[in-house]
Amino acid sequence: MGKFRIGVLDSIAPEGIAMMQAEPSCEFEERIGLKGAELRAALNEFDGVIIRSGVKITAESLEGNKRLKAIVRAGVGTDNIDKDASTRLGIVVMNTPAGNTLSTAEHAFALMMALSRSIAPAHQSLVNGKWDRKTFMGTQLADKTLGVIGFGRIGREVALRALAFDMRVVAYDPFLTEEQATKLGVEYVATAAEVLPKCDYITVHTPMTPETKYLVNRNNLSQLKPGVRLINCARGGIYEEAALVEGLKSGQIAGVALDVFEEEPCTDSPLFQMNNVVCTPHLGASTEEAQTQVAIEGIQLLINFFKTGEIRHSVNVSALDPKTLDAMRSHLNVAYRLGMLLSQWHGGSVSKCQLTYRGEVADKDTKLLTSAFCVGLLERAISDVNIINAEMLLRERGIELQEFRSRETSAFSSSIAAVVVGGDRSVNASGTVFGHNMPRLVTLGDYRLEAYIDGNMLIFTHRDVPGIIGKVGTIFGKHSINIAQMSVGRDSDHAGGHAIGVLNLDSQPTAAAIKEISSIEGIETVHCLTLPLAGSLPTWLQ
Ligand code: 9EZ
Repeated sequence: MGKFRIGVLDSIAPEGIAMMQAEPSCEFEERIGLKGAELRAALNEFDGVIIRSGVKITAESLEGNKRLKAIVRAGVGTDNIDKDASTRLGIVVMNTPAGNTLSTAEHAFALMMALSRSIAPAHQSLVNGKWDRKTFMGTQLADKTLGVIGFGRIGREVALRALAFDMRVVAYDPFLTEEQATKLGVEYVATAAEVLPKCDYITVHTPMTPETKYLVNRNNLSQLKPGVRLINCARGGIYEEAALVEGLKSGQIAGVALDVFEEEPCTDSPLFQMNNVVCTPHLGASTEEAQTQVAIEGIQLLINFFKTGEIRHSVNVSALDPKTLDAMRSHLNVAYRLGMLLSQWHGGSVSKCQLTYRGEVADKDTKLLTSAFCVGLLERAISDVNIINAEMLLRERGIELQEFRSRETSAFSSSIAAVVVGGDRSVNASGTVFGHNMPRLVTLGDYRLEAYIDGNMLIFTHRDVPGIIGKVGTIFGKHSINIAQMSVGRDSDHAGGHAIGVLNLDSQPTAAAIKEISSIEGIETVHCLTLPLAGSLPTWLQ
């Protein structure tokens, strides 16, 4: 296999570059500061790119891209990447949420201390020639209460440091339990609202979500403890800036420290004219150590993705670790082949799909299996479908997708059943894995059978009467088309009803052969399908 080619589109720490030099399967090129047509051309020359906040990966810059598979942001914020456009093109977007942790926590702490002792205005006063020791009376952190809203990696590091300063810590996070909080030596509260009246200082460490946008706003300002000091090193807009101005004016708020703003860059704000405000231009991650760490983590994400298929820290698709991928590969293959089979057997335009996972496979990542099914379903109709974009492309076409899971096993330890509906036609099939890695079709329509799901397949429904199978064999013999496998299933336990035949042929049946088969007395429908050969996997499954 050829080397994967990485584009470095914003400058990253040399430690990241060194990792690519040391990786034999990786080649890379630094192309810093591209935009417009140059950027678009460059994006088509790489399998993966690593960026920071400089380059803007827009839908236009990705238009027509056939090569790019992964975008890594060395750092956290991905506002400079069009994630919808990336997903549509089957490109994974990943970030490095861990690398900035300590630097951001330390910056929040630096701002909290700067606020408490008026470091910025006191310095300004002194260098302006004044020796003013009256204006800048401060407050001590010890014995004060710090509220930490958002208690993930960064929030916890801030809390640890606050505890070392003899502060009390109150924490809220939707994923925090009382038990964890106790273990970490902090007070648990069940809602963000409960933090507001309890705290002398509040620092936020959350993503920007509908729940966290304007978490402190004009309407709940009065619930804050009078004299509170607020710090935000997370996302601009978690505190409503207009409410901060109002709160500072009324005295409800004693101080505000911001590293992030509703609109960035922010070079003018009413807050900049006010006392007891200290601001920095989004410097939370701006340390040598954080930049080194995000470069290392970012390059590792790319190397792992291209060498093992691992998806970690993705902001547009679900995670996929190499062990899971290995354990699921044969089921993914079955789901993909079922999609291909049903799209061809249905033959028309599809409006709805239903997937049911039974047995052990129900405990696996069924969303991923459904994506694999969607790839198979769409592959012949749409170019460049892969496991990243399939579900999105399907839903964009208005196709309804339903997923059901049942731990109860049927005849097999695992099975995947699919129904494809469109127009007035509904087709269904189910598959399983025999042994370690042998995909098998086990139902087709109402019929039970055991057939391969590969190569040239001929499916014919017929009246369940003697002689039909013989005639089919004779006709293929006459046309020199070798039958590799054959499976017959019936809709009841006795002859006389309807039955289905599935043939695996060594070559594609000719139109003339199919016509002769169709005209056999008792044969009702004939469908000819093409599936990948046994053992062959789509590139995204290899
Ligand atoms: C929401 C959150 C934290 C929060 C934390 C995470 C998705 N999400 N949301 C409201 N990881 C505090 C208040």
